[in-house]
Amino acid sequence: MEKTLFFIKPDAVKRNIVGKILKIVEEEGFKIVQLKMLRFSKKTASNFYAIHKRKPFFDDLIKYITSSECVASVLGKENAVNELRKLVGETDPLKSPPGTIRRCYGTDIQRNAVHASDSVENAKIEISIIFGE
Ligand code: FUP
Repeated sequence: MEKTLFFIKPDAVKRNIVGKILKIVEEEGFKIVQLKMLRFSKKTASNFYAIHKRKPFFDDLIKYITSSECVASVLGKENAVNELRKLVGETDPLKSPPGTIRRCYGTDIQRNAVHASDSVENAKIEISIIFGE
């Protein structure tokens, strides 16, 4: 079973929609393999988003993602990485197709409710950063 890293970002945790979002992924056939609440340290967040280090939004992104608790999970399903990206939608909630998690629950391009790994290779790296394996 393929695995991917999924986490619910501070905006969604603050709005009390963790249960709603986990219900959606479970109903779409994803298995919750691991689950935890965490507050990103600046160091872990910078490592996690290292690819964006030189982007103009990087500092704001780190400030936001470390601002309060996230709920992280490892989700398993056949073709999990691509299937979850489809369910999550585009980075910008407004550009996401109707019915996607970001379209339904995202606020803007930064506060877009959730993260989902974009490749099998990155899923492995991200799972190891957050769940240490
Ligand atoms: P995604 O794979 O859809 O999560 O998007 P990216 O890897 O391109 O971006 C990672 C995070 O950076 C986004 F979830 C939100 C943030 N971001 C911004 O704040 N502004 C931007 O213009 C692009 C991304």
